[in-house]
Amino acid sequence: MAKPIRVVVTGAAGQIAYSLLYSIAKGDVFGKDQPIILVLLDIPPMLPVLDGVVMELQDCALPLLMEVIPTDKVEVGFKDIDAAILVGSMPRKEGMERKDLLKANVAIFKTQGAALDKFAKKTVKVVVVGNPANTNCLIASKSAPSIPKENFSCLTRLDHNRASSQVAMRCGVSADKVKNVIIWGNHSSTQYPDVHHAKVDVNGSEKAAYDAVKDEAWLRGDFISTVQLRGAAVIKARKLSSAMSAAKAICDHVRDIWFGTKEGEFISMGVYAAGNSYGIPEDLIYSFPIEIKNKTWKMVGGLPINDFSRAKMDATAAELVEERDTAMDFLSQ
Ligand code: NAX
Repeated sequence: MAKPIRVVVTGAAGQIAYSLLYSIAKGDVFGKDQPIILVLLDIPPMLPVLDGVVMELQDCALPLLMEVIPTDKVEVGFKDIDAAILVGSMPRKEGMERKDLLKANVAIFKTQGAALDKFAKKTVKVVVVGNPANTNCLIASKSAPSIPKENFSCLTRLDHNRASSQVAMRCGVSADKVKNVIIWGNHSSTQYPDVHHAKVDVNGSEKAAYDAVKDEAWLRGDFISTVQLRGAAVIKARKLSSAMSAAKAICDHVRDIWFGTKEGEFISMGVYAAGNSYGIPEDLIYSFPIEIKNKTWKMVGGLPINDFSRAKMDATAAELVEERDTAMDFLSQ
């Protein structure tokens, strides 16, 4: 049997983690032959809840799960870690200003980035889910200078899956028949879900999404706003934010990092923008079309961008620049 890998999930007492941990522990993410030591990190008041999560994981009697370690200490949580899934963050409380929320999250991701730097393996793959995911990811990466920037990414796969599924439902095909949608930019309502390069397999024949959907007004209107505002629609209906679909998206994201994307297909994830990337300002975590091989991602370059897309890509970049600049002020305080 392979040597166990150490995987930490933060916010492990929360609702996304509750949907996520079982899939990880049973081998859906790192493979059916890969033993796992699961480290569950949350804040001190949640330790009793974590004990319950540990009991349930034990009661699943999963052969790959070697050990479960609950903790509220970053030095325990990030020790020798191979994969870090950072779900926990400060939620917006009533009356809280956006700036105050950002400030609280900068403090969390600065601490966790520094702990990754000090205690995790240098090969660790770090995925940030907790919002504002892009900027939290940037702060964690900046706080972990000894870990390559390329090892950090943030989750926009849920938005990607939402976009694929909307197109699939519109075309009357299953979700796996849609590929190469793109989420550009921020995991926020300014994100730009783009289907100009997407393909739909309709009865065995591959068509451009625009030709398969045959409704440009919908693709440029309601489709985009539905994906952008889907998180809010789920909260309104469920009185709780997306958890099952978020957990599924995290599994897709991390599995693709571990095992690579399919030939000829790309997915969306927030990665470090190093300049010369579709004219997006550098030093942001921005969601791009990505291919992955041998645990290394590559941006899919050279896709033609029309004026409609350009304006939307720039708008979401502008929001990220503003968020970054505010966060950097807090980081330097
Ligand atoms: P919950 O409130 O259910 O759980 C969050 C957990 O994080 C809590 O147990 C809390 O104690 C813990 N936590 C807070 N600060 C922590 C810290 N410093 N260290 C460790 N744990 C800490 O939220 P849940 O619904 O699970 O959502 C978690 C995060 O995911 C939120 O920030 C949410 O906005 C974000 N999302 C991001 C998505 C994305 O696509 N990037 C989609 C889903 C989700 O909305």
